[in-house]
Amino acid sequence: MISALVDVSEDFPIFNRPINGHRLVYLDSAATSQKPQIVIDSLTHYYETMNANVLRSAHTLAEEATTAMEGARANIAQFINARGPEEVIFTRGTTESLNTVARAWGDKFLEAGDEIVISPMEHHSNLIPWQQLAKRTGALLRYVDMEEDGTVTVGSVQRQLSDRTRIVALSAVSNVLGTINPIREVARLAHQAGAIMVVDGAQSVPHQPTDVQAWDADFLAFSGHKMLGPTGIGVLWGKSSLLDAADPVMFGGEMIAYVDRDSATWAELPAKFEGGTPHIAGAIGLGVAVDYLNTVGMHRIEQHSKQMAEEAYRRLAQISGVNVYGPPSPRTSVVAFNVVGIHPHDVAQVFDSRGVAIRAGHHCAQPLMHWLDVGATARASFYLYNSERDIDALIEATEETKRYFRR
Ligand code: C6P
Repeated sequence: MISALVDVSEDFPIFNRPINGHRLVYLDSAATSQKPQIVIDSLTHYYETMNANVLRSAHTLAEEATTAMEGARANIAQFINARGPEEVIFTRGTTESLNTVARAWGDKFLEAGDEIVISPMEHHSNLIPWQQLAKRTGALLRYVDMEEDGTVTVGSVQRQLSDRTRIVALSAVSNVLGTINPIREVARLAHQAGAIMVVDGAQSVPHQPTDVQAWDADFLAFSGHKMLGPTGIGVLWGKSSLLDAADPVMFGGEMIAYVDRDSATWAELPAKFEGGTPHIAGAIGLGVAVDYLNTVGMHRIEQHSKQMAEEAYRRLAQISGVNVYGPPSPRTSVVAFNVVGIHPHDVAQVFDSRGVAIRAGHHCAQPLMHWLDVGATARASFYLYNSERDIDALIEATEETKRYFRR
C-alpha cells in the first residue's frame, strides 16, 4: 500500500474542496503542483507585514523584505548544492531560464557551424530557444536517437557529439515518458567534447535530490510552481564563471554598476541577470516550499514518485485497449497513456466528471508526439500528496471511460 507522504487535508487546503461532487484526485502535478498552507500563508505574510521593494530603499520594511528574499535564495542554493547563492538567478520559471541561457551565453559564444545537441523528448521550452539560437547564429541542431522504449542512452548522446558541439541540452526527467536521463555521464561527455551542459530540471528538481556539483552541470533551469511554490517564480542556476562570462539579457533597474548617457556597466551576480523588480513574494514562497520539501525529505519523495509512477504504469498496462508510453521502469512521477479509439480530451472529460484531474494534449512536446506516432496522450502525474487510493481512482476512471464510450 503506497501512502501519501504528508497530511493531505491538513496541509493542502485545496483537497478539502469537492470537484463535481467527488473527492479531488489531483493527478496533474507535472503541470503545476498544489500548494501547502504554509506557502500560501508566506505570500500573505509578506504583503501584510513587510511589503517593500528589495535592494533599493533603506527603511525597515525594505531591509526585512531584502533579508527574506536573500534568505530564500540561500535556501534554494543549498537545496541544489550550488557553490553559493550568487549562482541562483530568480526568473519566472524554466522557460525564462532556458531562454536566458540561449540569449546570454549562446548569442555570445556560438558561431555558424557550431552544434547544439538535444533529444526528441524535450519540452518546447528546451527546444525552441535552441532552434532560435541556431537561426540567429547559423549553428546546427543535432538530435540524439532514442531507444525503442523512449530512453536516451549515453552512447546515443556520444554519437551526436563532435568537436563543433558547444551546447548539450537535456531534460533530467521527461514530462511525458517519465524517463530519467543520465545527466552526470552526459555532462562528462559534453565537457570532453568542449561543450556546456544545460539541464532542464522542471520535472526532476521537484522529485529527486538535486546536486549540481555532482552532476557537474553548467546551467540548470526549474520552476517553483511544480515544487509546491507559487507561480511566476523559478530559477536559473549557473556556474558563476559562465554567468560572469555571459551577457545580461534584461536591461534596466538594479542590474547595473554604473550608467552614463552613452553606456553602462553591469552589477555583480546575481543582480546582473535580475533587471527590474523581482517577484519578491514568490521568491520567499519558494524558499518556504523548499523548507517543506526538506522536512518531508527528498529521498523519500524520490522513492514515492517512482513507486507511484511504476505502479500506475503496471496497472494501466493491464487494461485491454490502453496503450502506455515509455518504459515500465525506471520511471518517475508521470504516466502517459491512450485509451484506443477515444481522444485523450474526451478521456480527461470523463475523468473530470469523477473528480480526477489529468492532463490531455501534446504536453508541449510535439516532436515527441511525432516520435510516438500519436497526436496527443492523456497523462497522470503524481506527487507527495498522492496515494495508492488515487491510482485506484485512475484505474476506475479508465474502466468507466471505456464503458461510457462503448455505450
Ligand atoms: N511542463 C507540463 O504539463 P514553465 O512553464 O516555464 O514553468 O515550465 C516549462 C517546462 C519545461 N520543461 C519541462 C520538462 C516541463 O515539463 C515544463 C512544463 C508542464 O508538462 C506545462 S507544459
